[in-house]
Amino acid sequence: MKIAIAGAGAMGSRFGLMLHQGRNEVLLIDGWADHVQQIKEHGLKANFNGEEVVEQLPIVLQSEVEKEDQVDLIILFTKAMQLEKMLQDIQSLIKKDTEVLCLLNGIGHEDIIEKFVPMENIYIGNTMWTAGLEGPGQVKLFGNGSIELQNLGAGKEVAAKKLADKLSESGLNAHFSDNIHYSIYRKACVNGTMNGLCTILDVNMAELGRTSTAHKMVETIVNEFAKVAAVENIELDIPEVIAHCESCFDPETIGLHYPSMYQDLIKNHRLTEIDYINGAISRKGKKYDIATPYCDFLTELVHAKEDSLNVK
Ligand code: NAD
Ligand code: AOT
Repeated sequence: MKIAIAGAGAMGSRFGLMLHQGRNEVLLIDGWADHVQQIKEHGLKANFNGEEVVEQLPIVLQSEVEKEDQVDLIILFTKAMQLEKMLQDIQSLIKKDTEVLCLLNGIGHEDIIEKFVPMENIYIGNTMWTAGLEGPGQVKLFGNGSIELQNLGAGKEVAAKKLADKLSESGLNAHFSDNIHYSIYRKACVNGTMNGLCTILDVNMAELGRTSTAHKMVETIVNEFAKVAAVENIELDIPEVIAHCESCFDPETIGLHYPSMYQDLIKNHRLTEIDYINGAISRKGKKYDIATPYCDFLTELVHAKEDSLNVK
């Protein structure tokens, strides 16, 4: 299968590498010139479960995508605030039958994707894989993960299941979900609890879990997400979702991961996705007349931290 990864940072590189090793023809597309240059000259370097690997993966700047380029599938892996610009830049790659899969964190990306891709070709989901970008052309990958995805287009369930099987052939452990909006809210609860709190407290998830107030903060934030989701007819199983979030504290599995928001703001002084996670809940809360004080405050804290670090 010919697969383009649109946004080849930490996660895009992981997926590109695993799909390449699974014998797919992969094209990386990215907008960060230094990163693209490094991979063009030296290949993609990865510390992959403790082993140093280098793979020669084709990569182009998004401005270099050509009309003649043709792929079966585009996997979107930009940061949320880069998504619309990426879709604009790669419009010529999106043909009548090109399937597009979005696995970004956050809520509501389909509203943007629908402007560029016919509904019947859109698949949305979320992933429990992680990745870290160490520098241009260099990623660190450890642990296991999974993917849940579903078709947005009516009658495309079989295609969605086939897509999940195809990704699983490369070890990505993908599953079809018949209720992807529930799954997306459930994963957004993980990010709504782990990402902002680890960023503000300057800790990884295991260290967050060892604080005396972690449980109360997780419980309160999940309850705010659940109240908002309920207005959209998504009834989160609150105790299960809290347990799912708190499973991230385990240092033997994923607890040593610093969430991508931490990597963005604290490590690399880049803007965060807070407006698409806790900020999205705050906005929806205002619209639905639901109080979301922890999400409001966490969003303000993260923006204040962006300001104090002079991040633009
Ligand atoms: P990323 O920031 O590593 O990559 C996104 C884009 O930003 C890429 O185009 C990348 O080249 C560019 N970029 C990265 N560092 C840069 C720098 N210093 N200067 C200029 N450009 C830079 O993003 P990611 O972590 O791969 O996340 C992609 C999506 O996946 C997000 O929605 C994220 O929330 C989600 N996600 C991330 C993880 C994770 O562990 N990283 C896990 C699950 C989901
Ligand atoms: C994560 N991390 O989603 C992934 O870093 O943004 C992120 C992210 C899977 C399980 C727990 C956290």
